Amino acid sequence: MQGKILKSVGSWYDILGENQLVFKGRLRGKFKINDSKLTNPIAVGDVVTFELENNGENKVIITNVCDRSNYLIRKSAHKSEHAHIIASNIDEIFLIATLAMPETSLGFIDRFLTAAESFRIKVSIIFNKCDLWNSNQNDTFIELCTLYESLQYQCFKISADTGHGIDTIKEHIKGKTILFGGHSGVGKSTLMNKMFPQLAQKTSAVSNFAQKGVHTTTFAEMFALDNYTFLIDTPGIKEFGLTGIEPEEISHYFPEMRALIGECKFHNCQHINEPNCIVIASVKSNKIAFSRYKSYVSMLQNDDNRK
Ligand SMILES: Nc1nc2c(ncn2[C@@H]2O[C@H](COP(=O)(O)OP(=O)(O)O)[C@@H](O)[C@H]2O)c(=O)[nH]1
Ligand SMILES: [Mg+2]
Ligand SMILES: [Zn+2]
Repeated sequence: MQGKILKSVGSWYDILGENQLVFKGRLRGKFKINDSKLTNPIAVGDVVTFELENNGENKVIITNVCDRSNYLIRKSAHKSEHAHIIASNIDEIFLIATLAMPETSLGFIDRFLTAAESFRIKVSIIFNKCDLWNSNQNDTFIELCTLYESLQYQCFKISADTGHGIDTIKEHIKGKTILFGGHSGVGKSTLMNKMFPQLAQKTSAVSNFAQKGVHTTTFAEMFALDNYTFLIDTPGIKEFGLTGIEPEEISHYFPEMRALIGECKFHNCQHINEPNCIVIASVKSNKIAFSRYKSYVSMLQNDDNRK
């Protein structure tokens, strides 16, 4: 039989099989991970084959993990050279951001986008909590929407609280597997609940998330809306970032810089202070947004963002 991993609990996995049946599966002892740098052999979103164990009801043994079309990883909390797969087989990521309560920094948005670029996964940016915006924040949204849509990241303005913009989002996700990412407290769970009350996810108050360590979602978890539409909720993924890439690769994950590859005087130009640098020239002539360049420089200088 075949199914999809919905979540993992200890060494057990919830597997969605045919006819929406959920099985409890685990690995055989001798199951080997091919990539020794990965700490988890199976991730949310994986397609697995399994066999019924004869003793229990709906208890199964996972026999194989099918090839992943893509996956997102983050550094393992304990072993820095190891990585943990957050989720796999993702069609699109929703980066949930907020302009207030709390304000998502552009540095975070850009780090998130470059990481998704490095995994070759499409991202849309969902600006939530628009019910709280004043006219300055509305203007900011329009500026950011113009900037990011010019880079092919679709932007949405919504309120998970009032329901503003929700129908468009619901239409957008049909038939896709969508991962919800972004800081804790931005409204990922609230948005899922608003769209699909049957999910009845737990949401936490902002006052709770502000106290460090309090999370209602500790691991990624996938929810099936129908046979073709899946939502993956994630905890605030701060550590999520570029892993093990060279400094000169970072600009490849900025689409506006990638478009200029080969046009600087030096082929390994880092676009900092080299002569005849087309990226610096483009920033000066406002063809590349200064905020994006600033994020680039900060990623280049901060090794932690890459390892
Ligand atoms: N005013 C307002 N509050 C919201 C909105 N969406 C979520 N919240 C609140 O933000 C807090 C965090 O929401 P939650 O869904 O738990 O965030 P998560 O950590 O991203 O899953 C909760 O108190 C929600 O009620 C919104 O659109 N407007
Ligand atoms: Mg949540
Ligand atoms: Zn350059």
